[in-house]
Amino acid sequence: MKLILAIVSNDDSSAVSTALTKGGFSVTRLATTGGFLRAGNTTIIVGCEDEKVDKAIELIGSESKRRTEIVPSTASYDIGRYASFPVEVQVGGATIFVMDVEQFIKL
Ligand code: 2BA
Repeated sequence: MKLILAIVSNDDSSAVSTALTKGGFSVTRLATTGGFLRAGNTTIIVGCEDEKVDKAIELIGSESKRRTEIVPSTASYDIGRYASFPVEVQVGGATIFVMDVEQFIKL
């Protein structure tokens, strides 16, 4: 058995969790904070049989792949006016750890 820890952005966590649950995986979500940016992210815990790890990673990736999005941004001018223009930002991505499980106990 393996334990998967997947750190994803808060924006993707719900879709990742839904995809895993629909795929028959048991999922736990933890609210976590990145040490570098100190921004909130979500750590998803999945315990599963060895042969199902690839499927879980595929589902996580399908809902959290790093991608570019266009978002509106504003710039202010000294004359008190603001202009809105689109900028490209990188969103999503997942950091995944897969570990061996020595024991799995439910009491
Ligand atoms: P990512 O490498 O995609 O990491 C996203 C988040 O995943 C991290 O958030 C952290 O919560 C977790 N994570 C990544 N690698 C990990 C590991 N080896 N062990 C434990 N947790 C891990 P943040 O720490 O806030 O980092 C956000 C982004 O800032 C990172 O994106 C990376 O692009 C950059 N970054 C992180 N540490 C850096 C450093 N020391 N120097 C330069 N850039 C860094």
